[in-house]
Amino acid sequence: MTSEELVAQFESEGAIVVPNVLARSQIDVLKSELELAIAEDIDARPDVFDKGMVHNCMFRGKAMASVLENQIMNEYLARLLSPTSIIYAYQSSSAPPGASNYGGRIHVDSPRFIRGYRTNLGVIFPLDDFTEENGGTLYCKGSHKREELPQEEEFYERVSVITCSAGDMIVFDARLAHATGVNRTSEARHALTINFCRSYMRQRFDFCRMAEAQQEHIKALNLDGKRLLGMNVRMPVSLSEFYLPESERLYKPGQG
Ligand SMILES: O=C(O)CCC(=O)C(=O)O
Repeated sequence: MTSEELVAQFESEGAIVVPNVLARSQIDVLKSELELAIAEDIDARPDVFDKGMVHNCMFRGKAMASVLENQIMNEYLARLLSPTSIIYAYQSSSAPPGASNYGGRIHVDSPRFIRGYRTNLGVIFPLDDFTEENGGTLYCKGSHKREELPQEEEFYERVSVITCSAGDMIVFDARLAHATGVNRTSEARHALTINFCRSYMRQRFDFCRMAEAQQEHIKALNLDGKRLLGMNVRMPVSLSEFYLPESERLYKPGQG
């Protein structure tokens, strides 16, 4: 499919798979960073409601941060949301053997419905092939155009399953009703999932403040990576910061 056809499919169905966005060598590193982060989090907070989900993945590994620089992803973001988009949340979605996960309930990733206007866009990077057996993403085609969520009966009657390869990129409208499928295999099914929003919206965490205490790889992110963290729309905390010269301004002009 051409990118024009993919965009048309996205608008009508609410989700598309863009093939071969991550390299095989990248996937292996991403998976080991993610598995380490999952183990650390389960050790530190064994009883949380979303156990197994890693939050703020860009701060948990260099490869997971470098995903933000991906050119194909940034092109789709510019086209389907905005060239000044920022991250709302960057987390993982792993379906352990024999189960689903916190994303297994039917849900949307944005509580706002504004007809004809998108506030959030979702991207999933499967780190394992998504199959019907290991829990591909379930969704209800076209549901992003509706204000009310389909009830369970309708959802499962009309359900489609996204199956694709590790390294592909799933892009979906954050108003699409979807759910993580059940993993009926004996191996974990890993994925990274990023929710992007418009530049004037608030992020789930204060990523820019968090980034101050971060490793060199965060400081070394390219312009796309820094923008996605929210570095172009920071608020001054004093008049001295407000009157900084243009090149050092915290809230950059032209951010939409
Ligand atoms: O892992 C999946 O299949 C779905 C992830 C999900 O529900 C989400 O990103 O909101």
